[in-house]
Amino acid sequence: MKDLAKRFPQNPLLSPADLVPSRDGLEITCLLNPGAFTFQGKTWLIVRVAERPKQADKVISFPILTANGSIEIMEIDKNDPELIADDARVINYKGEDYLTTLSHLRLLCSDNGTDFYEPDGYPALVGEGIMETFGIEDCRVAEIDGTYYLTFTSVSPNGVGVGLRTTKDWKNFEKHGLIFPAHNKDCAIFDEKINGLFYAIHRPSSVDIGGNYIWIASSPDGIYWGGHKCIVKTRKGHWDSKRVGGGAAPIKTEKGWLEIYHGANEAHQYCLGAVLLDLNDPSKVLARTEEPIMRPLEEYELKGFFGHVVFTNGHIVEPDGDTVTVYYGAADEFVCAAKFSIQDMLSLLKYD
Ligand code: MAN
Repeated sequence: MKDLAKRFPQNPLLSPADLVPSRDGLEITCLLNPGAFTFQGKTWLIVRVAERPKQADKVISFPILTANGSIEIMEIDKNDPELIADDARVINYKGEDYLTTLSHLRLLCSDNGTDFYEPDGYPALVGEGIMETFGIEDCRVAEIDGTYYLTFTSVSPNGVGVGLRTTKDWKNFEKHGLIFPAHNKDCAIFDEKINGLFYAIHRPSSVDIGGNYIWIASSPDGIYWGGHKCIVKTRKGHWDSKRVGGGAAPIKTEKGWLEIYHGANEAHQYCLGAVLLDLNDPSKVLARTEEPIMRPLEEYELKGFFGHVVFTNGHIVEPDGDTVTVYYGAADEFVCAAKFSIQDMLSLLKYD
């Protein structure tokens, strides 16, 4: 079945071999899930760079950050009876969960939205402190009154939470710690305030009662959040039956806030869908697409570090007001892009 995405013929735009690892002894395994923004007339991506040592035959090895910023390499014999390694992304060893790669965030820019390079003088963002020892991932960027708000996944043995840093110049960053504690991820702040309040979507995860659903919260200052409401749930028997999570900040349209979200089924296949939120009260869901607006179809989406994945957390609305360039992670290994029409997405929505 077809989808709405007009994929760039240049895809993948970025592959692991395109960047240099952050330090000796590590290689880049995945380049994925970029946040996107415009700054000084250019298109920028804040890309997740996932690294680990070159893998040997008999052991699994992966880096962990220590509290002082140095790296420790964990090595586990693949035959160790206390190792559970059935997911490329995470392992369990002696009852503890670990990520198989360590991620940091890197800034790339482009004059045409297709060819990206690493400009001089813009530092990588790396995990710091005990809430980020397993790295930082999947950054969303919102710009409000000249300040950029970066919300990203902070991973550590304490769990998976949402960290916030802010910047005006992409060289100096203010850290605000965790704004949503574990287990929470997929947080995007809206690009403008509504009735004087900041709004954000976020995704708490529940293992028992409840599920992996999209929530909304508001805040007087972008740092302290309340007014939480659960707004989008998984749907049994659908492509988004197992988990849903927000993408980048919703797009303002005349019909409402249009949010492109990801959904996964029981087989961990990730597609994109859309929901429409009320302009004046975004905790009200007006409509949702039945079928995915994008599903993994191309070779680079079906095969890679973790296949059958299209995942987005960054897009740019083009000057024509209808075209959205969606940057996305394909198979958790490549950075790709596709164009969507806002009117096409709106026409697929089913109202309650
Ligand atoms: C989770 C996150 C994402 C990743 C998807 C697909 O939602 O870890 O970073 O892209 O799974 O594997």
